[in-house]
Amino acid sequence: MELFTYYRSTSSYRVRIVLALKGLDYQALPVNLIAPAGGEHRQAPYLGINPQGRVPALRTDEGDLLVQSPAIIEYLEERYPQVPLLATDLVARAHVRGVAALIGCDVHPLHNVSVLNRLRQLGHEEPQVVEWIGHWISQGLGAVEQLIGDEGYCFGPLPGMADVYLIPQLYAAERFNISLEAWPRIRRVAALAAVHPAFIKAHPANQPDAP
Ligand SMILES: N[C@@H](CCC(=O)N[C@@H](CS)C(=O)NCC(=O)O)C(=O)O
Repeated sequence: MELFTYYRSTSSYRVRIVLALKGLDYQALPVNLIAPAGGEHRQAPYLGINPQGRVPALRTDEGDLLVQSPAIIEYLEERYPQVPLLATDLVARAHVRGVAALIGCDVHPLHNVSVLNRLRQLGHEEPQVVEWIGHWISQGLGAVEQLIGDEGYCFGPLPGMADVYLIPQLYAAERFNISLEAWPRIRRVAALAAVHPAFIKAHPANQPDAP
């Protein structure tokens, strides 16, 4: 498999965690989102890979090109069911997917590079942009804190799909100087992931394109 990725991209980070948790080999193909000419993601040849101009994208072993991290993650879960990331119980699965969607649909899109740049283009000053980011991340993580369990990872002793979304979101929170002090359950999950080999392998600092 080939993963079009950027070291600091939280959506790419999610997919890297899934690949590592499942022990799947892949080649990382870095796409620089902050190249001087405006980002490789907005130019050929990458637009031929993903016309939306975003990472990640995954080329499967069969040669299919997949976009959107939720679709890629669900594909990997179904194609490589070893090390399952979802519980078997239907309601438990919905709880896990609920936290994943909260982060993937309601938090991350609001502080994506192009959204922040659009705020700047519309005349918002940097302190307002910073307040915007903090507002949405804090609101989302405050809700996650109440939705996850009291022990282990988000939903039990093993990492699952909710953790796949949460850990990259915490990396983004750290980048934007948001303290995790108010969320002890989230801090517990972060501490577990910090020493888990798959999460370490997937971390931005350990990517070939990390500066
Ligand atoms: N919903 C998409 C979001 C993808 C996304 O926004 N990726 C970011 C990096 S985390 C990106 O490529 N941003 C480039 C831009 O906004 O110009 C997914 O989960 O794959």
